Amino acid sequence: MLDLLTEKFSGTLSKLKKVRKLTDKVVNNALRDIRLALLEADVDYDVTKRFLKRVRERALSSEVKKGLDPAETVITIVYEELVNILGGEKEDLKKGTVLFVGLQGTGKTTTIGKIANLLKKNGSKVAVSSTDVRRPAAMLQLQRLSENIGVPYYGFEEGLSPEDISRRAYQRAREEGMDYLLLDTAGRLHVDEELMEELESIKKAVNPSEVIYVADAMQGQEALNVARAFHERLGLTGVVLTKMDGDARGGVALSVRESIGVPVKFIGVGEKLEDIEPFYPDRIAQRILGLGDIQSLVERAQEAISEEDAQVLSTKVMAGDFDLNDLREMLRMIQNMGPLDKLLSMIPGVGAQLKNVKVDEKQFKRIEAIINSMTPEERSNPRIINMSRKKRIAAGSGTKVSDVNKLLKQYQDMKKMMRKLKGGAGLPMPKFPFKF
Ligand SMILES: Nc1nc2c(ncn2[C@@H]2O[C@H](COP(=O)(O)OP(=O)(O)O)[C@@H](O)[C@H]2O)c(=O)[nH]1
Ligand SMILES: [Mg+2]
Repeated sequence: MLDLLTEKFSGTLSKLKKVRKLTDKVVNNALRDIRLALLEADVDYDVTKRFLKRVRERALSSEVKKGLDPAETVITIVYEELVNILGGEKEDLKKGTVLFVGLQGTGKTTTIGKIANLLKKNGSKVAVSSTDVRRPAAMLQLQRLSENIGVPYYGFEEGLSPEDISRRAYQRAREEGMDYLLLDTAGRLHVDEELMEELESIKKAVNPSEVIYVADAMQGQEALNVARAFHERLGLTGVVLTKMDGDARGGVALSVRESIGVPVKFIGVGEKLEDIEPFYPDRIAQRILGLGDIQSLVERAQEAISEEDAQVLSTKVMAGDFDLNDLREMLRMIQNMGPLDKLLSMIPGVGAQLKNVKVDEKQFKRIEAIINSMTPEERSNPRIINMSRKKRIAAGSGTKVSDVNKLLKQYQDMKKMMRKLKGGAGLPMPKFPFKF
């Protein structure tokens, strides 16, 4: 997701690092690179044009910030303008009835499940219901999802119109004191009049707090054209972009806000219930510029780890005095956080390097097995691990002495690296230390 842009932007920005003064020529060259990157990533043509115009004006104006070199100035401007076209502030879902609309197969039903799950986790009372009367299988799909998540599914007798269903579901949600009613709707392969009228009638019946358009990011610019048609008839209040996991270009994500005037609220990044992220314009911009997505990383880490444990560990790590017990603990935490390659790509400096690296979770298990085969004394004082101990550890963990050596070396490297970081060298991460 967005990998292409990240790669191109880091190329452009690193060229700028060699520049001493922001002349017309320098700015124009940088902008030409950025323009190509945006168009290649399938960003809307007009959006690209407006974006570049603003960056150019600011880069050449007297606004150049004191204390920043030319590269930093341009990066700051590009970053701020990226946040701007992505929509500025993150926008939450307003309480009430939320109508999900879009073409067939874009991921409406799946997204409702994901969002119901998120809202429930955050302590809201959520119910779901489906008006997709033409496809009983679609209703069943939502009912199953709701059972998995543990939120009520409002089903009614057969033969009711979508309008009647939505009215009744709305009544029931009110009676039961729900914070949110998520309403699924039918889709079509193409925009058609009958569908639009059906959706309009539902909208009238329930007066929704949000009308969310669900778009398949892989459909590129076409998704925007369809969104516009829906917006004209229904007045969209937000967009969910699904299948961002399959779209390395990400152009639609950058174009929606500026070209339709409606904010992206969530992105879908996989088929599973957890595969959804709130859309934070600032973090996405950081990701695009390869600055890493520290905040998302921290938040995901916090979900899996108790904060206290993390605190203790990070203090030890930063002080450079962590032992192999701590290392094992860290590996466990990392494994609890979710798919590793997704997570690693959020670490500054790792994203672009990671492009062709598949993180092998088995390696983590192997490292853990090696550490498990050590005595408590060896774990807290790895220096005592001599050749005969190495042989014993390797045999015990079903690995080779060379694997034990590699692990010990990486542990030492990591300690060194942490000391350096602590010494004020700051971020730029060296390569991720646990790769066999
Ligand atoms: N890879 C990926 N697949 C998704 C995502 N969201 C939905 N899907 C898949 O897209 C297909 C259609 O989803 P569905 O929710 O039934 O679409 P609907 O017709 O709009 O309700 C299903 O196979 C989903 O698993 C996503 O974010 N990433
Ligand atoms: Mg559906």
